[in-house]
Amino acid sequence: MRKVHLFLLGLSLTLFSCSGGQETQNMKMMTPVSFADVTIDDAFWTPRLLIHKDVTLPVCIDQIENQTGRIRNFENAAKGEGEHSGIYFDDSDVYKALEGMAYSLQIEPDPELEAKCDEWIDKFAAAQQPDGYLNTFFTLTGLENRWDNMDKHEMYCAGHMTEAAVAYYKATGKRKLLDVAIRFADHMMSVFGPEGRHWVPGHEEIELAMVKLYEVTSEKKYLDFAGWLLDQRGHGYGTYGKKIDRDWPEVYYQDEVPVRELSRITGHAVRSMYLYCGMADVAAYTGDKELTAALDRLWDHVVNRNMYITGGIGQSSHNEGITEDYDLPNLTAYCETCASVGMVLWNWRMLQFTGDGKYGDVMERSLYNGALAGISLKGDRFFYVNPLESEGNHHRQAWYGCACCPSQICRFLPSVGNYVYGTSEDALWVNLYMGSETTVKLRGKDVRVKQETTYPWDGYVKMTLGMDKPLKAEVRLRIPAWCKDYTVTVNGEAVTAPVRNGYVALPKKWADGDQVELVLSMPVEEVTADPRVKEDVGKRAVQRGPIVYCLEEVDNPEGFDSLRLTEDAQFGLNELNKRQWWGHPLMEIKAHAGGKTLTFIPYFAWDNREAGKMKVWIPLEEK
Ligand code: FUB
Ligand code: ZN
Repeated sequence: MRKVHLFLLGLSLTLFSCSGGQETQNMKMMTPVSFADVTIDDAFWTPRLLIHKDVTLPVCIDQIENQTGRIRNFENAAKGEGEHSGIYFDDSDVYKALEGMAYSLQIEPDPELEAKCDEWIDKFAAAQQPDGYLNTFFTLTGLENRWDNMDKHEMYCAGHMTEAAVAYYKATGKRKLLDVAIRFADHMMSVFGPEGRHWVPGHEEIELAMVKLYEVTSEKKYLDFAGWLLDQRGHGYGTYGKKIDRDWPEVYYQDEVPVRELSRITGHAVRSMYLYCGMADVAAYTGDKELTAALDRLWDHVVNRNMYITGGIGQSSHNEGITEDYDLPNLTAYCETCASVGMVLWNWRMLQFTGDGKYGDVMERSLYNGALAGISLKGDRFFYVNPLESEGNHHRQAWYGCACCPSQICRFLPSVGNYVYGTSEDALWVNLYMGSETTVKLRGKDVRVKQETTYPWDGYVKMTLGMDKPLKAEVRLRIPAWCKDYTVTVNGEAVTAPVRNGYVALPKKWADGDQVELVLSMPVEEVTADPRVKEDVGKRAVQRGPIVYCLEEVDNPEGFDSLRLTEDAQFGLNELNKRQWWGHPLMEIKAHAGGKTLTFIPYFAWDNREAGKMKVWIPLEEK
């Protein structure tokens, strides 16, 4: 039951093939099925979603309303008097929390929560300036200073407000916030653009948000504005304005070269992720092959040289971002939670574009490891920084002065159903394994899909299809790259189905009640890093299926620092009592090595018990 494989493999470039067509035709290979249309019933995810609603949302609301001045800033801005408290981009946390509340409403109506959203939205609307501008920091500290400093996050906040507005409109059909977002977008376009001023937003986000606004309004001007903003980068326009802080070089802001020439991730990790999402979103409608080629180069550079085994990125706290290729320190890894969520968002877009499972693999890795570690199992504490090793002094916190990560988790978790299914004209794509039900349209006909699985603890998946009349279509199942052995049966009969681009395709005339069973073999794997990663030379990590494991001192109190894996280590699995893990089903791994037993738990579950040391990469005993 033991395999050793090399984690950071050199992957060849794959250029996207976007066929031509109208300028705004969507070029994606697959359209994701919205989480709002996916009902999750899953041993792993259902407890998380319940805890999100019952614990995480109230924690975020309390922080925003009572523990910090975030809502008060909007009230003061509406009155035009009073102080601004906190950081100049704190508005974004309120918008991100609202987005999470809107997603929660899409899953399950809740009049009380909806009333809270309406209350906040009234405050946002009241704080909007007559010309459409909305930012409590500048309203309260001097509107004459607005749009002068690329790093002051005005468009970043605008982008998060727009995402929240689109989410809430979809959840309730109410337009009030959407109209606020439209007025703000129109304001920005009256100041900046081909006929106006140059501008490079110091923190990306507005680009992907403008594409969302385009999608919901069908107003192409927003898509064009997103494209224009992307094209502003790399021409020295970042210094435009009167009061620019240029403490950081252009690479920090992804402003060193035009976006089509990018081939290396640089600078701030979260900014990079949002930029790449925006590039993918614009390219999805314009078919811009230079943008997609740049994204392809960037992906190779991120994944094969700068990504941790947890799917996290950003090695350094200095720039909250990228250092050198293959420099992947464990103890000082930054791996901001938002950057892991960004990896999910970006790889999800790449997957839609290409239908290539390699993006699904990274999406899954970042989701189950880097992103999930960002929240405690109880749902009430958050990690901002996610190192792969700890001396015992790194712990989740109830909130942060800079609270981008808690609010990120708040909006990300309820939308996890987004990543499960996709469709193309005649194919259902199953991208993630999660117990769930949905109804999709294939060849214009409704197909009901039911998925049952105990993933990620087991590789068994059963899909049952329902339809009124038999239908010729394909079911495509992603076979994760970690899985070297799988079987597929259709109605109990084994089928030979090779993996192409990370998926097995099952073409068939499907009938009501047809069943597909997939068994992904999920042995414990020992992983070695690329030898260029100096930090991990002579070490191994333990992974099973999509889950990366770690050692915690609480389970391994004796001689933690001297624990070693051996070449002949034997691994066994042990199901943990979920009552002791706040209702979460968990699997630990016991490694018997050199006469000792090492107990591994999933990396995402660390720091939920007694404080202590932790590590993901374990030294291998020297011969
Ligand atoms: O600047 C806004 C957010 O705060 C960034 O995305 C995070 O890295 C943190 O700096
Ligand atoms: Zn963050």
